[in-house]
Order: sequence, then C-alpha cells, then structure tokens
Amino acid sequence: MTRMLIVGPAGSGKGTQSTRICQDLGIVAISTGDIFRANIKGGTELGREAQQYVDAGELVPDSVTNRMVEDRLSWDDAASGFLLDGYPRNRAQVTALDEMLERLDVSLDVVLELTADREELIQRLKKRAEIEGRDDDADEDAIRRRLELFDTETAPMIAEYESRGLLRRVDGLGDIDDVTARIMDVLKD
Ligand code: B4P
Repeated sequence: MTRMLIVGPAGSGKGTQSTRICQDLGIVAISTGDIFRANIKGGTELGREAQQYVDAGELVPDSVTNRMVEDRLSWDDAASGFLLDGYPRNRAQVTALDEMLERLDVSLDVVLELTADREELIQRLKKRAEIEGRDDDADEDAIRRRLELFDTETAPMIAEYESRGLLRRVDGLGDIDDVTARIMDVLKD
C-alpha cells in the first residue's frame, strides 16, 4: 500500500503521471484541481466558491481546500492507499495534512517532485489551452500567477518534505513514457 504526494509546477505533468502511477500501484488519485473543476462545471456551492480563484490562477482559500481533502480522504477507496495531486501547496496545507493523517493514524511513504524548466511549462500549458480549453490555461496572467505561486508558496513547502527525508525528485522533461519509467524506477527503490 502506498500513500504519496506528487508536487511540481503547473504543466510539469502531475495529472498526466498521476493517472499512470495509480494504475500501476492500484491506488486512488485525488487531484484537488480536478475536484474544483468538476464542481465548477456542476455549478455546486464549492464550485461557486472556487471559480474566481481557479480562473485567476490563485490558490483557493485553505479553509475550503483542507475541508474538501479531509472529506475525500475519508472515503473507503482511500483506505488502501492514495496519491494526492496538487495538495498540499503551501505550509498551512502541510500542517493541515499532517493533522488529517494523524487522525487517520497513517503516514506518507514518499513525496515525488516533478521538475521542468519554465519555457517548457508555458509551452505545455498553451498547447493544453488549445486542446482542452481550460480557462486558467488560456489566460497568460493566470499561467504566470500559478508559476509565481509555485515559487513563493509551494517550493518552500517542498523543502519541508525534503528535510523529513521523504522527497524524491524526477526530471519531468522528455517523452511522457520516459518520465513514467523514471518515476517507476524511483518508486520501486
Ligand atoms: P491543478 O489542477 O493542480 O493544475 P496544474 O498545476 O496546471 O497541473 P495539472 O496536473 O493539471 O497539469 P499537468 O502538469 O499534469 O490546479 C489548478 C488550479 O486549482 C490552481 O491554479 C488553484 O486555483 C486550484 N488548486 C488546486 N489545488 C489547490 C490547492 N491545494 N490549494 C489551493 N488551490 C488549489 O499537465 C500539463 C500539460 O502538460 C498537459 O496538457 C499534459 O498533456 C502536458 N504534459 C505532461 N507531461 C508532458 C511531457 N512529458 N511532455 C509534453 N507534455 C506533457
């Protein structure tokens, strides 16, 4: 059973690789971004709360995000392992996750960081905007803001997991299959 996080800037391949990792390990992928987008599409109260932040590339307030993750982690399918994609994204969320895991009496096995250079990230997101039409990919200011928030909020949080000895870094550049192979090598270690 594996309990893990995948972290990295927008466009680094988190969502893409999560699906593959979870198929291989037989665990559930929980993407905060996907949950927000599904709720925005469905017009739920959570969606209405999150939309302005997601569209602008801002983080949805911690109070909303933490509550949503705690609820999702309590579902039966997460009892046999999970991969959290896009959460936590700042130090306050790390603290909240620590408390949730303590209440569940479980701990993380590994935190996987995907790296890629800024130019490549922007090109990938622009390409996805053409294919999928996500509002936050179509707006250059929102893309810039997401990348900026990664540097200021998320990178310091990753250092926390590094100091706990949980972090494994994988180069996210190159063919998608090659990146998956690199990840699986690291996870099997
Ligand atoms: P996310 O859904 O997490 O969006 P993302 O950072 O862009 O990553 P995503 O997983 O979608 O993309 P990927 O890198 O796989 O967040 C969206 C928004 O939700 C945030 O801005 C925020 O508002 C909100 N949110 C989410 N979590 C939150 C939290 N914890 N707290 C507060 N707010 C939160 O892929 C990008 C593209 O690259 C894809 O098109 C893919 O095909 C392509 N790609 C992937 N790997 C590639 C490769 N090796 N080569 C070429 N292309 C590749």
